[in-house]
Amino acid sequence: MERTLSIIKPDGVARGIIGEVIQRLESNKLKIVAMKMLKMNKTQAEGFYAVHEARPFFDSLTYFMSSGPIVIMVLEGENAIAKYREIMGATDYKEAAEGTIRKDFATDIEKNVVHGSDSPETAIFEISYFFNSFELIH
Ligand code: IDP
Ligand code: MG
Repeated sequence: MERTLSIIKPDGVARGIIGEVIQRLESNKLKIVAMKMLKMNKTQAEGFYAVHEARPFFDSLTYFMSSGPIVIMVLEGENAIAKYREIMGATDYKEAAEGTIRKDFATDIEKNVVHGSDSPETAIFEISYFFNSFELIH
């Protein structure tokens, strides 16, 4: 069993597709073992995306990610990291496969509805950024 961090980004929450995203996770056997909703400030978003600090889109991305409430979940399942990234689709929705969340709902390379961890190491950092051990269902 593997765990990964999922975020429904401010655009997804604002557009009322929390339920749609969760439906796709559950129907793909990704079990939700932690969940919360909050609004990050700019500094918190910068800490979360620190790995992208040098990228030209860093300021815009962290501004966007702190612009409204987000839904944060820990997903558990077999190959959860790769499986969830498959369900999300490519970063750029124009390149995302048919039937993926980003293909169906993203409007912009930045405003692409969902976030997912990209490796076991990233997942550990990202889960611990938002949740302590008491908040994870065992
Ligand atoms: P990922 O979310 O598919 O893992 P990353 O490369 O880790 O993609 O980028 C993090 C986030 O930064 C993306 O989800 C997207 O919101 C934003 N982003 C990535 N590339 C660009 C870009 O070229 N322009 C604007 N925003 C971008
Ligand atoms: Mg990434």
